[in-house]
Amino acid sequence: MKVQTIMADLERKHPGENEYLQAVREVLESIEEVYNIHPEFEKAKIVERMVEPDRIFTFRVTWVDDRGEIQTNLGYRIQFNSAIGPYKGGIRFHKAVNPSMLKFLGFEQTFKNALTTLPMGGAKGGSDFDPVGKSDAEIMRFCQAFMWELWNNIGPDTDVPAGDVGVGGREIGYMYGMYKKLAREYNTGVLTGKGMTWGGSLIRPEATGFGALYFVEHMLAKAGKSIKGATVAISGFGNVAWGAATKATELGAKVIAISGPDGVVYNPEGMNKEKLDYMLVLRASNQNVVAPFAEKFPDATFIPAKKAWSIKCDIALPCAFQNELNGDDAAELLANGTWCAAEVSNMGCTPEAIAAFQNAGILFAPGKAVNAGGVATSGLEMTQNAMHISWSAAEVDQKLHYIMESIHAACVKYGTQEDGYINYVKGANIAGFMKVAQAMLEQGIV
Ligand code: 2IT
Repeated sequence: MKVQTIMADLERKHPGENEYLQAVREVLESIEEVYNIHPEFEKAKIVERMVEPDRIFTFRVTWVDDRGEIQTNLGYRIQFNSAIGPYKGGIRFHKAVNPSMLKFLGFEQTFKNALTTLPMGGAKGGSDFDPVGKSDAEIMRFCQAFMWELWNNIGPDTDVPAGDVGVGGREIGYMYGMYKKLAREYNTGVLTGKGMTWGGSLIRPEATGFGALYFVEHMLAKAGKSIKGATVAISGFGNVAWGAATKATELGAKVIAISGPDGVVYNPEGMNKEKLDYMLVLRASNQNVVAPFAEKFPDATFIPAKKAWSIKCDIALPCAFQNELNGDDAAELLANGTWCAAEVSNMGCTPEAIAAFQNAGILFAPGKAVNAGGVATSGLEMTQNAMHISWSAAEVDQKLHYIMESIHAACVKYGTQEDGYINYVKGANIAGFMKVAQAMLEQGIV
């Protein structure tokens, strides 16, 4: 395989799909060496097949807002790869959603899901619907209209959506309600991230953030370091940021920053239960601003138009959106002495930022390894649904621990360089790729 040739071909076929092309390039550059010693992969054109989604559903979603005006949005579901199991991945509601964004997310999901140790293929979906400022009734009508189009293409053994940015328990509830009505199927396994009284799994809301911190703990232990007493800067204040902040605090770290599109909150005293609970209130308000946190807690300060990366910290955890930490941000963090960065958002760092961290020799791990605890716990939710039982929080948490340990071990196995530095990007990409490639090879040309 020649990465440049494949990328040139993709750029010609999909001009301007920048996030998608960025995600593919990162994976291909990581796996090139390994791929080239497997002529059977080359012969079966595994890479050429793997970089294109199996299929994309595009649909119109029309709904009526609270003023009685008719609104039309675009909806998508991208079924990317089913080599190791049914399609699985979240749904994103955000005004910037487009096919490039969802293709990058579906591609990443394929490798992430392979790392979880569970049998799940990769998918992603979403809409350019902007939840900011919408009423609960508007959210419900939109979710219902979205599912009206999607229901026929998903199912517990075919494709199992979940939440992502802009889609949490409330939205999953509205979508599930409409799914049942349309499909006349009452199998809870069609969606994950459900409420606790109707098939949801304990620990699923916390799982992305908790899993990320379990991964970071392993990374630090391997490097002979501890999270106790470390300062942590987190971007975002939604479900993922909340889970990460909660577990980091529990493990003895001090979460000194959270952020939103409006700026950063500097929180030198760290988090406590009241502050963590308030993050959920802020998220549920649908206003997408973090400033009120500093009004409620006077020991915190709001700094407008600044990112979390402007705060001096030991550990940086992007928890919001792709490419939210760029080369300049990485330089600022490094100058301030940051010694660990872990992507909790998908592709949270730009290639320039990743190169800066790796060149500086600090600990760095990519989203598809760090945040895989979310989808892994979705997989555990599917298992419980299929068995018609529910496990205790302790049981789910213990399985999540085991999965994150396995993912860390796979990264170390494939990512340890001759000089001893662990390239977690390479490790995660090769480990995920090998599993999907082997499955595709054994299933023939389909
Ligand atoms: O990016 C992700 O892994 C998610 N949004 C969770 C997907 C899932 O199916 O739980």
